[in-house]
Amino acid sequence: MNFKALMLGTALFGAGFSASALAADLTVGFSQIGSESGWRAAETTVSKSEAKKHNVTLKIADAQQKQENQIKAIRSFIAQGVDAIFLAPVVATGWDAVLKEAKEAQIPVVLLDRDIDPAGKDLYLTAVTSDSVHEGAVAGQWLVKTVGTKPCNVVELQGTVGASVATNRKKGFEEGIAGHPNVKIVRSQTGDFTRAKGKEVMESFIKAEGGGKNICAVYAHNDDMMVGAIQAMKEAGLKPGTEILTVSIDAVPDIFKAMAAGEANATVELTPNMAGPALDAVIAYKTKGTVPPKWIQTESKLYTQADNPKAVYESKKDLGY
Ligand code: GZL
Repeated sequence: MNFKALMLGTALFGAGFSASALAADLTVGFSQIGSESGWRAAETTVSKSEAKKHNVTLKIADAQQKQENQIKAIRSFIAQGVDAIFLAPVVATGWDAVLKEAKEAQIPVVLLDRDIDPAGKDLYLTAVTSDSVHEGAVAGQWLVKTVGTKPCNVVELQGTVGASVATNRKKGFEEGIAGHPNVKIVRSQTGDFTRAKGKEVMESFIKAEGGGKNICAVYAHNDDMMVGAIQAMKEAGLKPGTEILTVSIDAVPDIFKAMAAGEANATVELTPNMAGPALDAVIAYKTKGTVPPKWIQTESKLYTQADNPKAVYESKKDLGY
């Protein structure tokens, strides 16, 4: 609890200073999952620029996708007496003990881009995430609309096992295709949100499905796994984007490059700027006592080949993905 910042904040606020000036001296510890995807790299880049904009000191700990490293980082932030903790939880369970320690230390925790199990609801201040069930549903509805009544066998590349977004994107996609028995998931396996694993799993799907001729579409829980899958399909002599439809999530630059080349069809956008709204909420909480809503939802937008993918690629390519 940085009392100095609070006293300074109250005094300055009375004198009509803006919230970002009041943030002077706030230190936030960010337990980041790692850099498994282009989207995650962009989230880290944007977090740094948002911290500068908000005049906040941001300490980022990269967990290399291991929960035990995230727990260690949170304990270190508590020991350092940071003013707030940001956590992108690699999986949804196993956080109770360490988040209780943060609560006892009166350090507010904000979840970024992924959730923890609802039982832990009182262990964090707010969660800045998309609606990942909706993302999956948008992907499923696009596929149903695109194939009509044609039979369509789908292979699914799931995100990290146990991650809230993987569970939700699977659930949402199944809701999106419900009521259309001609569209069915014939194989589903985790590619852990990485290009390499996405490629490897897609190679096994191609082998198992008659060299790929039985596959009508690929649904990947993120674009990075899809970029890997596209490589696997091309190496097998298949035509992703035409013979085999693709739909994934994140809207990273490389999926637009593939769309422009006719090798990918659709993606659901996820903003990498979770830190901006999180910093706004923490500053208001620390300087004015404003309690934010439990969920700060970010938008999801569908992009297809009809949305000028080359121009979208140009607009995104320098944003730190
Ligand atoms: C989703 C985020 C996911 C991205 C992946 O909010 O947690 O993690 O979709 C990343 O690219 O690995």
